[in-house]
Amino acid sequence: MDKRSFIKNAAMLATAAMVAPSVLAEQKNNTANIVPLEGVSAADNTQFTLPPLPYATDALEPNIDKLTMEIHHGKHHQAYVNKLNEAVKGTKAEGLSLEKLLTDVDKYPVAVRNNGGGHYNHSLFWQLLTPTGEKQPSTETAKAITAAFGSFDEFKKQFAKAGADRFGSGWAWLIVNAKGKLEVISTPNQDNPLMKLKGITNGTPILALDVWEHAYYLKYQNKRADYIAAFWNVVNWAEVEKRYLAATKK
Ligand code: MN3
Repeated sequence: MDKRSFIKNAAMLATAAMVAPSVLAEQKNNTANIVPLEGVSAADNTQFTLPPLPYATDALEPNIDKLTMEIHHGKHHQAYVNKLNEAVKGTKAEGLSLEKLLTDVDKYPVAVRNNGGGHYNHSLFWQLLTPTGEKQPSTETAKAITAAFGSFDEFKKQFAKAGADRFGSGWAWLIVNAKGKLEVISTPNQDNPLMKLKGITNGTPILALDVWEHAYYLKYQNKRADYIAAFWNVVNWAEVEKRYLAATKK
């Protein structure tokens, strides 16, 4: 190490030592961990890819029908992936992780916001559904839901309302917010809680519900509330628990 590097490093160490441990602890507590999604990029990290569904397209019947799943995953989600790849190709956004792209989404063209959001939201959504799940949240999620909302029923009411009241297309979310607490929010279009944009409460999503008409129209037509009621039959609470623990891990 030359003399200049030595002085620079020594100065950095001195600065680090001056930051009180209590301040560092507080910063850590005020940030929910971003939990990365797996299988959304190619192995070489250059192309985003459509992750396979973790169950058959008819597995969620009668709650979510086969044809809806085929079109939703195979056509809509695939289109987000294709358009996202087109949008980042040859730009400074190429090669970045999906989470990184979405966190700093205002630096990139709006196609990244719409299609990157679409790719992230659907990749997460498929994992949060299952034909064989429990009907109740798992241990730690259940405790956190009771602490934040008073009861599981009250949480379901608030989450369902967030989905029902979302005008036009969008999503309902259960997030771990910046204070490490659970919160229900909703976003328009393909926006999500990772995006640092005006009007979006940031956090780590642990449960998501797509309320675009393409998610339910074939079976439920205009009856979005019936689709939301059926959604509770196929929630993957084990996956929610996994994401809750990862988001709040110290
Ligand atoms: Mn959708």
